[in-house]
This record gives sequence, structure tokens and C-alpha cells, in this order.
Amino acid sequence: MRLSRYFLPILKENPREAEIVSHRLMLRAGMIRQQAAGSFSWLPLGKKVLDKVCKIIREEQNRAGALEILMPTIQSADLWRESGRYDDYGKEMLRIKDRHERDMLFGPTNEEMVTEIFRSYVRSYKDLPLNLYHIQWKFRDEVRPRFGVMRSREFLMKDAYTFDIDFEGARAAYNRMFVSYLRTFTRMGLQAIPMRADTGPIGGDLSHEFIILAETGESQVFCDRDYLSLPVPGENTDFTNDAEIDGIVKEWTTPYAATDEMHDEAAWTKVPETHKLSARGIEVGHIFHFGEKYSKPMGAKVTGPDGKDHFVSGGSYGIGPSRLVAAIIEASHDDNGIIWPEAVAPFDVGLINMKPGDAGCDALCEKLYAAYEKAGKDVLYDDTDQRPGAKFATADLIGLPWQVIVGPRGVGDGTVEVKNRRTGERDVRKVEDLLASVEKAA
Ligand code: 5CA
Repeated sequence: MRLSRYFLPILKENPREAEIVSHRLMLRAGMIRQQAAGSFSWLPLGKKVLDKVCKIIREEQNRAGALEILMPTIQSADLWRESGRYDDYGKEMLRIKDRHERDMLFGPTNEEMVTEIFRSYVRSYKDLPLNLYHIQWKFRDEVRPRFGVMRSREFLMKDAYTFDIDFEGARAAYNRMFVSYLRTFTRMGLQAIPMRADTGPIGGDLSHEFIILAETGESQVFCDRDYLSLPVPGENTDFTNDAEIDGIVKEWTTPYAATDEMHDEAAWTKVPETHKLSARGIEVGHIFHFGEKYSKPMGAKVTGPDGKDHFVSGGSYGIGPSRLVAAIIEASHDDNGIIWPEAVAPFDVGLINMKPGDAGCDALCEKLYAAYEKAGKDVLYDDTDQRPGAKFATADLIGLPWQVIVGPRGVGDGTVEVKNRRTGERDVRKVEDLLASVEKAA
């Protein structure tokens, strides 16, 4: 992509409304545009990161056996009357009437709708376990939308829903999502700690929040430092092996970890002083086991091996991709801007032409641009006529992992500078060596 053809509305000044660094940097880097309180458009750079986050989530959901569907954003109130949540949900739910005066709502979550799908088709325990997920916009009329996409009213959610014949099956399904989450967040360059959590309006008795430690986090959390060095399950984890998955969950739930609401002072005092980590955290995922809470009132049952009907045992599993984009920035930035982990970077490389119009610089940039494209690397080529200082500032602000800097002096002796955004290290590389390594990476 040529920057001269791109839409990257960079802000020079710090936006006054932004209280935390991720909100400030997302606005300054032209990733999002606020449309109303807690509602944002995603501009090209932001949309690219959001898509990369969703891709990782999809891959890990699929790996763990979940099946992707897509349910509507607008739901019928009747379904929510069946579960009893229509009245319970309160003002957070955006209620709408259609032209026939029918009560509708903008979905804050989808337990009812997915249970309706399940009960319409599934009759036998032989069709279980089943895990259906989607990635869809939600609306919650939060009292205090703030911190940009971190706590917004309209936000993207990956929500998965599992159906099993009994508690044992449901527990295994819960464990698979638990392990899948550990892999998901690690792939985004984040260290997420699963903590015992409150269930709130979703209900149920077993729940974990996945928390990223950050000073700007909204939750107070307490955990054992051991979490910081636990090994994250690898790509070859066998999600069909319940014992293996259970072993990983045990390992990741043994040291103490709890959110404020679930904090147990008596258990906390037993954690050695040097292990205690009391910090602020951002909730990026939340999983729930709620058993028959929805299946019973909504009549979602299957015939078991005993020939009798059983209400299915359920759970739901949320991740906030839009919040995650902000959380990644909270965890990875410096004074100059964002530092994207490679897996979610909007482009792999920034190619900076220090002197557009100079025949040598232009020709070398075109050559490198073509080589990267051919190797399947996504490049943002700064071919604009901005001053070099402004170009460097933009490149640092938008945080691409690598910057390749082409100037007249280098063109003269066949070299370019390669800068690593994270370490700030700059290497002078021979053009032919760089080209060879790009080709090799293809
Ligand atoms: N139905 C369940 C799980 S599918 C559910 O709704 N869970 S939740 O309420 O915990 O939300 C799931 C995830 O969505 C949260 O962990 C968080 O990452 C994200 N999320 C929730 N509220 C917001 C919000 N106001 N702004 C941005 N992300 C949010």
C-alpha cells in the first residue's frame, strides 16, 4: 500500500478527551473515529488490526472444535421473555420497536438466540458435544462508556456457546475454551491470567476472567507471580484428549488468582509475600458455566443414552476483539507511539522514502516494494513528500515492527537502514542482502 493512496488521518495534537494511552494513540494514529458516546468507526489502519485479532481468535476457536456461525444483531424480545432476562437486564439493554410495534432489542449477548437454534435441531446426545460461536457487534448501554474502544457501548464480541449432556461434558467443554484462550492471547503477544470471577447477568457458578495486567485496567486483581512463568500450551495440544486438557487447566488454576469480587483474604494470606501480585487488570475474555439456566426455561433437551430426556448443560465464552486492540496497545507502546506485536501489526514493514522525486531513491523503493509484495509481506510505502522527520514520527506512531529507510546516501553505496521498532536498533544492510532475505522469507 502506498501511503499517498491510503487513508491515514494522523492527529498532531493529543486529543483532550482521551484519558488513557491506548485511546490517545488510536485516535492519533487514525485508527478509529468516535461517532457518538461509546460508538466508533474503524478506519483502515484500525480495521486491519481488528481483522488480525479476529483471525487469531477464529483459528484458535476452530482448533478447539468450535464451529463458526453468524447470528443477527437485532433480536426479538420474546426469546428473552422465555429465559426471564428481558426484565432482568435493565437499562443496559437497548430496546427497540419495529413498525408493527413489536419489541425488539440490540443484542448485548446471544444465549437465548443460540439456545433457540439448538432446540430447533438437536434431539440426541449423539450430536453432542456442540460448540457454536460467532463474531458479532453487541450493544450495551453502559452507564459510563469510556477509554475509547476499551469500554464502549457498541463493541465486537466473539461469543461461543457449548451444549453437553451433563456436567462432566460441560466441564470438558469449559476446559477446552479455557485452554484455547491461553493460546489465543499469547499469540497476540499478551500475557493473560485466568482468574476466578463473578458471573453477573450471565449467571452460573463457575467462571473465569482472562486478565491482562496494566496500570490503566478497570479491575483490581490479586494473583500469584507464578502465573508469569507458566508454560502456555503449544500448537500440538490435543483438544480431543479431555485428560490432557484437564491437566493444563489444573496447572493454570492452582496458584491463587482472583478478581476483586471473588477475592478471598484468607486464601491470600497463605500466598508467600514475595509471590503476591496485587495489580490493575483489563478483562479481555470471560468464560461461564451455567448448566441448565437457559436450557430448562427454553426447553432445550436431548434424549440421553438412557432413553430419557435431559436438559442440556451449557456455558458461554466471550472475548472482546475491539477491547483487545486497545489492550494490546496498553501493553505495548512507548513515548513515540504504538509497538505492534508482529502477529497483529497492520502492516509487516514500513518502507520510508526519504527523498521522493530523487530517481535513485524512487527506483530502489519500487524495487523493494515489489520484492516484499512478491514475498507476501504487507508493506506500507511512505512515498509522500513529507519531511523525513515527520515520516519517522508517523512510522513510530503507527508502530509497524520494521522500518526500511531509503535515502540518497544509501542509494549511492547500495545500502538501506533497517530499524526495529521495539528495540530502536538500526542496522545498515546491503540492498542485495536485504533482497535475498526477503526472497528467502517468501
Ligand atoms: N455471553 C457472555 C460470554 S459469551 C458475555 O457476554 N460475557 S461478557 O459480558 O463478559 O463479555 C465478553 C467480553 O466482551 C468481555 O470479556 C470483554 O472483553 C468484552 N466486552 C464486554 N463489555 C464490553 C464493552 N463495553 N466494551 C468493549 N468490550 C466489552
